[in-house]
Amino acid sequence: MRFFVVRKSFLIVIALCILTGFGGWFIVNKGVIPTIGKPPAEEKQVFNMITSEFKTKLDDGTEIEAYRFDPGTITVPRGKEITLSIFGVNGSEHPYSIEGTDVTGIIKKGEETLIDVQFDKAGVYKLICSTHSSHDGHHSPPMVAYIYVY
Ligand SMILES: [Cu+2]
Repeated sequence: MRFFVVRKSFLIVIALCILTGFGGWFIVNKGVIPTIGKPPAEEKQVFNMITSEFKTKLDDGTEIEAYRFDPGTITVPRGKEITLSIFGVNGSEHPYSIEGTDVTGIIKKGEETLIDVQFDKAGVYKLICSTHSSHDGHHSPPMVAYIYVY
């Protein structure tokens, strides 16, 4: 029979290695530490927006207002079906279209409008409200959101 002579300090080092290794595995696997840079799950991505309004009075008492999509810019991946969820908060109705596509519809106050869309070409697409798209003085800036497809 052969005996190995092992130093106590060596055993302690081995034990620590096993314990910390397992501890690290446990912490990561149980989600104690969130993993960073993990791609989102393969479910369809939803982009939430609202219709909002800014209103103010000029010194002469004239009221000015601007409607907008909020957020005004979103970035979406090319070639993937995504959903735009637009909740109508301000303004009773917003007839919309997405430039360069055949997507049209109406966003109504108090309702969520779901738009399933897929962009196959990279570029900047405008989501435009046709009611609030003019520079007619009353609704000064156009109601537009920019969809960056990369
Ligand atoms: Cu509008």
